[in-house]
Amino acid sequence: MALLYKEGYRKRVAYFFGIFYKSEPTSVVLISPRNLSQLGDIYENLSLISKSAVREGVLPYCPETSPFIGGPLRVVLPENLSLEDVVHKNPYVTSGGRYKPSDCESTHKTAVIIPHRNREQHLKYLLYFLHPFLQRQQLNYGIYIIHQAGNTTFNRAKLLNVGFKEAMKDEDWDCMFFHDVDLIPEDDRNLYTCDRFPKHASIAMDKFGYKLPYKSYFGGVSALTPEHYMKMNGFPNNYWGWGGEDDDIAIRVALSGMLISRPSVQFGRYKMIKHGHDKGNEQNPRRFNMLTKTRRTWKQDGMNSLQYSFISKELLPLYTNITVDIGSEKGIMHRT
Ligand code: BGN
Repeated sequence: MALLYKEGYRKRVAYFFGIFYKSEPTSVVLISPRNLSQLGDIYENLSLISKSAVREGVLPYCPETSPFIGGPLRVVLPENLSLEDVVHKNPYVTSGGRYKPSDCESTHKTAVIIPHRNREQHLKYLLYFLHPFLQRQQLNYGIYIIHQAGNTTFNRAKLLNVGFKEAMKDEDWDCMFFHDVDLIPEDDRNLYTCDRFPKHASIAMDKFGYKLPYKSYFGGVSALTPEHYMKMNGFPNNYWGWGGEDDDIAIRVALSGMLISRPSVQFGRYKMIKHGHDKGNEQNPRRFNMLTKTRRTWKQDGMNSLQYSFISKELLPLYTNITVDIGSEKGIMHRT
């Protein structure tokens, strides 16, 4: 019975896409792999990484593969952790959650965009793991939290559009990672850099038994260059509430003539921090209907139609906090 249900569900999802993707595996050469039974501590030798000889003048480029990548990580949430603790553990992160290696010029500039509302605990844990994870990869990076003000229904994809726009005002980022707040990467060979095509990074989540729930799944963590992003007119603005927006994004990737790239299943592993149901993010009953129309709507709805009111931007020690009013489903419907 359960199997039949699963099969029916798969067919239903497949119906909405009608598109199947080939994936481009990312290849990473690992310098000193641990074996799978040795899960590394994300903070192990971190001070050595960041301290290593601050060089003056023109820096050489960082090596193609960072020597500090260690492979599988132990992801256990520390008890009684405070944001202050995370700040102290990351002394080389500068205001606004920025970092670049001190002894070499990184060849990658990655912005991590995290949509957020009422998930302070998750954010704290994600920052605890993500900062050292990105430093191990010798990236020049910045972390942005896009906070939805007010109590209107949550809109993940619209917040990601806002994040893209605001982050690009700061810096010429060459890669944007769109990241759910409750997903913690479990292997630092999962590179937070962009590929030739839009990348879906969270392909093996614990909650789905470390495999894709369905073939075109694009939720959780994805990475696009600004060129990819603009080519598909960004993400949809009108998915209010839970579900469907990631499927719409996957369809837009295909409609704009691109494929989906994925890391290997050993590297793209994530632990989801357990949580109850979010108030203000109820399932969107319109998502099934909306997904049948993406082909007609993607060119009109996206970056070219994005509207929001900017409220504030704070450069905090671990991240740049951008607060915006993105309106509501009603507001948008009245307007159009
Ligand atoms: C799917 C949701 C995704 C969600 C995944 C994993 C829909 C549209 C139905 C065709 N899609 O079912 O948004 O990320 O589950 O939870 O609901």
